Amino acid sequence: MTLTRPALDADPYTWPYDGHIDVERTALVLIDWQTDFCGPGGYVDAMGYDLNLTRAGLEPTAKVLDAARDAGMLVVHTREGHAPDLSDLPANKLWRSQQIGAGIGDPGPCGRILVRGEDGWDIVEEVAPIEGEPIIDKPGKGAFYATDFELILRNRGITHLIFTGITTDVCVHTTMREANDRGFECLLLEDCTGATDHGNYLAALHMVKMQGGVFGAVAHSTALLESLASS
Ligand code: C5J
Repeated sequence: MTLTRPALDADPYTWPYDGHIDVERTALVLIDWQTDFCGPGGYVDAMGYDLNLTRAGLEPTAKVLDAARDAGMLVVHTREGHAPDLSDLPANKLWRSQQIGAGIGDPGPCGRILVRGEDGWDIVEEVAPIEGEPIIDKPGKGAFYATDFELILRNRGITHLIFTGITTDVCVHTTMREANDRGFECLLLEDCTGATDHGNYLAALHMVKMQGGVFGAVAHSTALLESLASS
């Protein structure tokens, strides 16, 4: 199997900056595809947001996931959630969630909201992890904070990250910013992500592309699929 793939059409530059995709140095990252963020009865549903917006990227993400697995690319999943005793839950995050009527730790149709081990915290079946794929459990928005994400990536020699997931403006953006500051070359797949507000989704994509790609580049998943399919 060839280990390089051609660079792809992205905005505002052909991605990646260094000429081609090296499959062994690139990871596909799936951020927080949990029932709590895109399923009925979960956290986002309890807050009253439109699930169609956060679910929109699920189908294209499943296709990209298949292609990445076929290419032999590292796939990493993340989950946002808190310990059952809520010992890793900052008081202001608890307070804020209660203000909006979806208190973290409160019982709901999918178990306790945003608590590790509960049904709502599980990754949805369309993009469920398989044996050998690292899962990063994070208490915050960014996947680098209070986790071993960076250590796992460095140990595997990963230098390039391709992002999918939810929500675009919160956990995806925070993680992409953290990654960019650490020197990872980042790509966000625009049709494989969604926010609880469409304007925020558009703004989040726009922000990535400012200053010549201040946080990386943005592409449609078809561009990645074409690149992965060619040798
Ligand atoms: C939020 C996330 N929105 N996964 N989490 O609280 O984006």
